[in-house]
Amino acid sequence: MLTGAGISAESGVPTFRDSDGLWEGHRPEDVATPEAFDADRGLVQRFYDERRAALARVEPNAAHRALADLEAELGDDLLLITQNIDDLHERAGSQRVHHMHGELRAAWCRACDVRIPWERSLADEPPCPGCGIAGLRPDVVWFGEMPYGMDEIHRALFSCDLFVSIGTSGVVYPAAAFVDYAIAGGSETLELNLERASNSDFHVSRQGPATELVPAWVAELTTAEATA
Ligand code: BV8
Repeated sequence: MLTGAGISAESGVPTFRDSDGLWEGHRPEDVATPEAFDADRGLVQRFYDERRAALARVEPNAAHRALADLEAELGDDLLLITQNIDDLHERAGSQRVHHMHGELRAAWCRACDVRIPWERSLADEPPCPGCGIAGLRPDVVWFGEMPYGMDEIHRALFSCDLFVSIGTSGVVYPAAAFVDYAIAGGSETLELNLERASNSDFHVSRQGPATELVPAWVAELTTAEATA
């Protein structure tokens, strides 16, 4: 299963491609890069500081909670991969969340290479608790950087029975290609999204808000499991 910004939209977390998808006049894609960080560290640190602080003002929604219920039902038969860097899946109760693009609530020290939970600002360049050097960046995968855990993800995609894509535009790679790997592995594929995504060659595609589509689909699945 893959989720994107659309599953958090109804919690009030802006998606990347919302019509006004700009931040301080910048396109997120132009700020979420190593080059932008090298060119203007303060701008990029502020971009993530604001989004990290905003987490305290949002709550998981019915779609996040339905996926946590599904995990309780399926256990290790469910792998939840998210492109999102928010913590709403965890706060809804999901235990095994694979953040392929990293997390807002983590920092990465470029001096000693440790990754640590992080809640505060990074724009004030705090010292790394490990090595004391002020070299912390958000532990987030930027454009041009390799997403986390791709080997595990590929193994899961080629061996799963069902691949479900929820709330993603299918624009950003390699996540946008996951449906193709799943199909190549013989899996059924389902899209639950507000609109048909650009990479959508899913076997089944349902349009609507995640807080309606996801609980309904989880109920359908668990009822089918129960009567099987
Ligand atoms: C890599 C973390 C290589 C940061 C993110 C040309 C062709 C193909 C690829 C490329 C290319 N040029 C460049 C590339 C590579 C690039 C890429 O794909 N670029 C795109 C722009 C073309 N990809 C990369 O750079 C990736 N790395 O390729 O590495 C490599 C190889 C070897 C060694 C080293 C490196 C890394 C990409 C990761 C970037 N980081 N996030 C941050 O968050 O700040 S990406 C970011 O945008 C998100 O994390 C997310 O993954 C991505 C896409 O966003 P979505 O989640 O899909 O959200 P979006 O707004 O787009 O869509 C929301 C959807 O929800 C919509 O469809 C909407 O209809 C729907 N929706 C809205 N409301 C609701 C809803 N659905 C349901 N209910 C609702 N209520």
